[in-house]
Parts: sequence; structure tokens; C-alpha cells
Amino acid sequence: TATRRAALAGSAATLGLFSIGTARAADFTYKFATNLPTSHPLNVRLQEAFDRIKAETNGALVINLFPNNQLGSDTDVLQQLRTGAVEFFTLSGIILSTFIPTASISGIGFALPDYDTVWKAMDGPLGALIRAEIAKQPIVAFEKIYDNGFRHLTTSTKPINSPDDLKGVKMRVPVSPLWTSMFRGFGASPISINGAELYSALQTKVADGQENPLVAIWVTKIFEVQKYLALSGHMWDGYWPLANKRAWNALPKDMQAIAAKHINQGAVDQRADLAALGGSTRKDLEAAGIVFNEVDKAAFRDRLREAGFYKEWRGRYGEQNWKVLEQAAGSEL
Ligand code: X2X
Repeated sequence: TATRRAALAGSAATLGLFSIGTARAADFTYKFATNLPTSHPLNVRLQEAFDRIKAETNGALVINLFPNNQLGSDTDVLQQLRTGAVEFFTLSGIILSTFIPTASISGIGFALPDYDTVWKAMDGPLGALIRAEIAKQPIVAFEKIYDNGFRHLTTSTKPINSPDDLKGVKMRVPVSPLWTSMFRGFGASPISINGAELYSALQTKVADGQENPLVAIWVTKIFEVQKYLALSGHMWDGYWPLANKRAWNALPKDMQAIAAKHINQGAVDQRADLAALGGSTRKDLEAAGIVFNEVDKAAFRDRLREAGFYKEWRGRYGEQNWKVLEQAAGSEL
């Protein structure tokens, strides 16, 4: 029971029991939810981190992975994380913004142009800004964000070569005001749908298109229900590893240090995994029948500018936060 666990936690904290080098029953058994299938490097590296945490705490901290929306949709699990019904979750900062508005700032269209810029920003001032906002809520973010990737457009109906081709297209977007605003800006008809329902939404033509990074498109099998892929790279997206604050604070300090060390290391390794996949995912998708095309990114960016997208979000985040974004991006937006 929770009471017994709390009592055990108290004694373990006082006596530092878990650091004694004998295997023993877990003092803490926590759940970690993700929305991606097991094969995604995000889950592979998290599982590796949990194995290392269990070993280094001599079995005192056991974290069980629940991948692939097993515990519910993103909207549901975010709610569970807030109450502590789920102790850990990893979520796109852009979706997290439904609760913590500033968390979507790293996903502003065409702001962070490449991975060098992304990691400098997210391991630097922009990431620190977002984590500080998260820390005001009953949630803690780990220091290193995992990679989802640069997002690209897919459709079942016709290729997207220019912003005009997006006009009126029913595009599934994750549940987040930034995504809706951005795809309205492109002139599309965005529909907010959780990732858990994405495949069936495309299959039943509730939506004709969607946008995701290549590796996510591969592991979720979205390619089975889409035909065309435009390499828009319209935004970068990452997964913040998050803990419920009360569950996190119940852990003894040295146990927290072990958990944070391995979960952060997992992010560094997972970023390298995605980079190493490089062009091979494109080849896999092409072999599965997806037709790729390049687009003029500047045309899409101009469309957002004409729609007042940057002006609107500058106002929503505030001047000070926008300056941090522009500094991270290395350009005025
Ligand atoms: O739902 C999506 O599109 C996904 C899997 O990329 C996110 O979690 C943002």
C-alpha cells in the first residue's frame, strides 16, 4: 500500500539502506509511460536506463516501462502524471503546453534550423527556461530532453509541393494550440487527435494527412495508410522525461541522483541513435511505397509570417521568452 511504501521510504531514506550491496525487495515501484512502440530508440534507451537504475540501487528503485499508450492517450496520461497516478511520463513539450504554455516554444515553426542549434538550445538557455516553467507545477523535468525529430508532412491524397497544396487538407495534428495555429497558418484544416488514435484516423480518412519525424512514421506504421512525404522539417520536436513531483520527492536524494544520471544519459545515447539511423529510415519508407519530395521551406515559413503566426506567438510567450528563442535560433523570427 501507499502508506507502507511511504514508511519504507522513510526508513530507507534515514538509513540509506538501498546503498547496501545486497539484492532486496523494491522500496519503490514506479510506472513510466510513453506513447511510442517498444522498438523506438526512446523506449530502448529508457529501458536500458531503468535496468541500470535497478542494478545501481540494488533493486530498491524499480521503474516499469508502459510504452505505446498502454496507460492511455497523451491527454489522459498527462492528467495521471499531474495527480501522481503515473509517476513518470515522457511527452512532447508542444503537447505539454496544454498545461504549461511556455513548453511549446521550442516547436515554433522553422525556428531551430538544425540539430547543432537544437541541442545547444535545449541543453542551454531555452531548455532551462522551459524546465523552470515546468518546475512551477507538480511536475519535474529531467535535464536532457530526448529526440523525436524534425517533423515532415505526409498525405494519402496528393503530394504537398507548396503551401498552396495544403489548402483545406484535413491534417491531423497532436492536441496543442501551437499545432492548430501553425496548420491554420499554412491554410490547412487541422484536426487535433492524440497519437493513440492517429493510425485509425488516417485509415478511416477522418484525416488525409499528418506530420511526424521519419522514425516515428516508421515505428507507428503510419506509412501503411499514407502515400506521400514532403520533407518540410517544419519544426523540431522532443520528449521531456517528466516525473510527478511528489513521487520524485519521496525518493531519497542519492536514489534521485542515480535515476537522473541514467535517464539523462539515456537521452544523450538516444539522440545519437536517431542520428545514426540517418538515411536508412528514408530508404525503409521508400521501400514500403512512400513517395518523397523536397519542398522550398522558405515558402512555408513565409506563409506562416503572412498569416501572422510569429506575431501571435511572440505575444503569447512574451517579449522576454521570445528573445531567448531568437537567441537560441540565431536569427530574428
Ligand atoms: O503524436 C505524435 O504525433 C507524436 C508521436 O509525434 C508525438 O508524441 C508528438
